[in-house]
Amino acid sequence: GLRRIDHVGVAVADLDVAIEFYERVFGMRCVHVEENTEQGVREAMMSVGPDPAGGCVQLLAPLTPESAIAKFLERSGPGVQQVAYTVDDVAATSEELRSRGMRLLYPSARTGTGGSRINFVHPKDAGGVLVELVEPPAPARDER
Ligand code: CMX
Repeated sequence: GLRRIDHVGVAVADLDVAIEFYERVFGMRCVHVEENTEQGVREAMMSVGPDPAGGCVQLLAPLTPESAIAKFLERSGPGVQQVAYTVDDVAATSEELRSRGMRLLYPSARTGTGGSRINFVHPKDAGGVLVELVEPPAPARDER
């Protein structure tokens, strides 16, 4: 099942501009930047407050015009694109949600931030919210 909120994902047009904005206005700290070509994103994890348990906002900028984030920006403009939950076992949770009638986007998990394993529930099945499931990479599991 779901353990906690992993991050809230926000689609932005320009990652560097957004990082600067979140630092200056909200006092958040950029703790990780990564490019994920499979997902077509350049992304930044912004830590809320000094306590790691304060949670994260993930800024997502498109790498290509065909990417999910580019499509989202075109249709909806910048804003909240996804809510992500930490899970222990993405395959098991995906199966559980499938058995409750949810469409999972991938037949099996793909690679997400920092080597995590991820899958998504289609937003049309989840009340208009794109739900991401995140299984942290094994060594970091207990710290997240
Ligand atoms: N949140 C809420 N609703 C969304 C949405 C989102 N992020 N993205 C699309 N929708 C809605 C659209 O508004 C549209 O609604 P209407 O039919 O009422 O107009 C409907 O879903 C479209 O659905 P679709 O045609 O099946 O799908 P799209 O081509 O728009 O793609 C989605 C949507 C979720 C399948 C696609 O964005 C996707 O594959 N996402 C998963 C991957 C991803 O988001 N990667 C980026 C983040 C990477 C990371 O977190 O690591």
